[in-house]
Amino acid sequence: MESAEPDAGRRWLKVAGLDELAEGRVKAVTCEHQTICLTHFEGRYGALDNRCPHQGGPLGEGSIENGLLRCPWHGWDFDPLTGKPPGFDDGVETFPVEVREDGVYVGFATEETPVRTVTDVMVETMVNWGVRFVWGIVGHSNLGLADALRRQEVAGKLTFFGVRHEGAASFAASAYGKLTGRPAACLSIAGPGATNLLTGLWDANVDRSPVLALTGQVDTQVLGPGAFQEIDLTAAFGKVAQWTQPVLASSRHAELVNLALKSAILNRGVSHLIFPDEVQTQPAAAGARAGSAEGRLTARTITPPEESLEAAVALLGESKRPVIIVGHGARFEMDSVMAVAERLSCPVLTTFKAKGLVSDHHPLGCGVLGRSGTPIASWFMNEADCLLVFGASFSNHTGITPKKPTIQVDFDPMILGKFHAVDVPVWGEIGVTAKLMAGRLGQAAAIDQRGEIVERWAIWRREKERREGETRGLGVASASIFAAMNRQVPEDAIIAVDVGNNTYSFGRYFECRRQAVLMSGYLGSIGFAYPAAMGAWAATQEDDPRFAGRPVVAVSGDGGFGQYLGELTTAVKYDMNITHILVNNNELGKISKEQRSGDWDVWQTSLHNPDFARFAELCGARGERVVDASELDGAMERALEHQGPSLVEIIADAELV
Ligand SMILES: Cc1ncc(C[n+]2csc(CCOP(=O)(O)OP(=O)(O)O)c2C)c(N)n1
Ligand SMILES: [Mg+2]
Repeated sequence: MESAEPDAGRRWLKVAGLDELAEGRVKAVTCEHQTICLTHFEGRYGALDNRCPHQGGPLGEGSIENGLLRCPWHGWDFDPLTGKPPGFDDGVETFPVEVREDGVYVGFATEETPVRTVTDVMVETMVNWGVRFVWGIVGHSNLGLADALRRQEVAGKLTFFGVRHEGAASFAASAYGKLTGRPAACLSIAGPGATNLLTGLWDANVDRSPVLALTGQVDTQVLGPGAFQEIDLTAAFGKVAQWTQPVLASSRHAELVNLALKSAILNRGVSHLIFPDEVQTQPAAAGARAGSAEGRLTARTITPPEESLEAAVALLGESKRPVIIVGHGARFEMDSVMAVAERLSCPVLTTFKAKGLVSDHHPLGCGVLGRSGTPIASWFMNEADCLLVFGASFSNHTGITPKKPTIQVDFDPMILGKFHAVDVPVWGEIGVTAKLMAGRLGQAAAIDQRGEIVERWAIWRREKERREGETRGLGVASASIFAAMNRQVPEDAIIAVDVGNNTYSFGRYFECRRQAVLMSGYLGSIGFAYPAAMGAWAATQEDDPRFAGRPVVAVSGDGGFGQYLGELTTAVKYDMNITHILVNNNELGKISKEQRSGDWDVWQTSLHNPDFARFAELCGARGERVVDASELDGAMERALEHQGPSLVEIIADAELV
């Protein structure tokens, strides 16, 4: 819009050219923050507020019938020039119009300074707590809140990513929380947007990731009888969120956010705030102060009870072949855990979720235990005479044996001895406990198992090489795919994996150096990898030295990726540097295998796929297609070098896993 000189407190803006609006027509014109309905009737122009006073219908989408402008929603009539309904004095606000040489001008009232709303205070509080990213979809029932987010984004305090499905928003936030230990947020409207968030929020809940869920809601006035898009959000989120509250007109708004974030961080889970529509734009009290984390968070470096520590050290001291098993809970404490391992010269195995917490090239690293694991890890567990377990939850998937003397260390007393009795449950923070243990281990009886570790790796690596050579002419073998990843993926990459045979093979064949691995652990949801990579990518854009600038890779099957295909366009839109390795075997491979092993007929597991590499190109990403193992390295190298989203589609043999 061109602006002309101010006139009596108004700003005159050009809203249309002289030939732009035909006689008898109307249209909506947006100037800066205001939308008007421009009419052209009997040679004159009118400028009316675009909102019908009846239900807010968009008058600019209406039409002039029998000399009257009709609201497109409910047929209310207005004079197209004066804005008055026939027979009434009130009507729609109008604005002065001038037809000048170069076009039609409207005199807008000078814009008022925007009012600071309660949602402004709340979003400022989120920012103060360190929430830097929000993934979601803006829409009806969250627009006031969205505007508060926008204002913080304009101020450079947070970044919003508009995704294509809210499920991707919650997965991204969950993955960000798993990786960093810090909360991010996801945003949806009421009803369908909120229900779409649920899967990713359950992922966060069961994997103990801090996430803040922000959902719109219908006006409080119409809550209850079942208004459009109204669902009982407190009930729907009641099980997944360990803290959920509606934001009411009389709430202490900053305090609600303080509590939501305190709870998400300390309870390591989902907090949920419900924003009824009309509350979002409610003006904040004059001078209302945003909240912050100051004085709200305690250090959690809790020392275990003396007797537990003594019992643990005594058992360890007499063990000849102890092994350490680490779970995701040890993610930020590996230095202390490794100090214990070094003291005992004992193998360190990980759960699948903790893959990579110890390098597979470390002299004590023995890879993943259990169904997605290596024979090295299971061999050492079977030979062990004592298990020292840090931050693992004893899932079936990992299969930590109940038959060995076990010391279990966890910050959560409910996890201790959760599935079976353990000999020495130790309630303490992992870093503190491991440090104390390392310091107290005197003359340990443990033998040095390093030599055996070297032997076991050699046996396994020979077997992997044999599997790489396998081919049936039906696609690339998984062992080859992950061997190529071993060669190509940078040491410091963050790798988000999915669920399925591709993921099991990744667990088995890929050897981590310093890479961090993210997965949907307890929920085990297919579709996680790509949105999770978007969450991880956000962490690489911050100045947290643990993640800044690290490359991000996603690995999934064709089934899993199919659930969030649209997010490739999100990655392109925000220029996210994510390399996606897509293991395409044209089926839900893991399910076919399960059907076969359960003596079921293989049924409904085949997939009809697009050419994913071309699909990626159509989305604006880089696409590579691999049909032979010899092409793997080149394709991965080019994709990793590409600055922006890229996808390597590998035609894989569903049987060679
Ligand atoms: C949301 C969700 N739906 C269904 C499943 C069950 N499931 C587990 S693995 C799998 C197949 C995945 O297929 P694909 O991504 O192609 O991987 P593949 O096993 O072929 O490597 C399915 C459907 C699940 N885990 N999560
Ligand atoms: Mg598949």
